[in-house]
Amino acid sequence: MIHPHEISSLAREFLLDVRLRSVLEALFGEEVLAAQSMFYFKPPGARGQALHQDNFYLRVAQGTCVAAWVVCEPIDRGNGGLEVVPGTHRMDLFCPEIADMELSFAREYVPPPPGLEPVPVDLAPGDVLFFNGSLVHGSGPNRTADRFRRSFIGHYVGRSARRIGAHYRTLTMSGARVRLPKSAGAGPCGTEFAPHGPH
Ligand SMILES: O=C(O)CCC(=O)C(=O)O
Repeated sequence: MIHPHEISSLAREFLLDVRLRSVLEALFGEEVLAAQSMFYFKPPGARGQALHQDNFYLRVAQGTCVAAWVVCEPIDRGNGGLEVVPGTHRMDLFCPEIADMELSFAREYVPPPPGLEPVPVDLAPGDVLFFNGSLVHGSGPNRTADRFRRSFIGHYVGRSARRIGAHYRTLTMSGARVRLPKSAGAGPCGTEFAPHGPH
């Protein structure tokens, strides 16, 4: 579910939570803007999202975005946990290949650069993983019969960002709308689906 904060006050509270804000301001070294929320529920049997970089979608310039990946229940290799490729957070955007659509709902796949490997990250409810828009990350299918893999994800940019993709409507952490000029080449994650609802 993309942008649940647009329709749910609870999701908006999570996105703008003061505890996330303090970590994000320390990471960015400046005021931050919220750009996107996602509630990723991945039921048993669902496909994952192939390795990718978030700033391929958000196209923040200058700089990059940071994700706050809030864990709602145990997330491990069984229920299609999360994998990251350490070292890629310092790299530029790669040109993605086409993902295996049997395993991934999203079309793009970024192979780990030579010499780097994906590392699984097991997480407990209440954990928050922060990572920037260059980090190659993703997940495989949920192979359990009865466990969801629910997480709430916010994406943020620094106040000094000059541009962002048209799909992203930035808010201050107090909830005020801030309009940034559009950058080229951006799109919502999972562009193979037609948008639903008001846009
Ligand atoms: O959970 C995943 O597999 C990936 C989610 C994701 O891409 C993100 O947090 O930006």
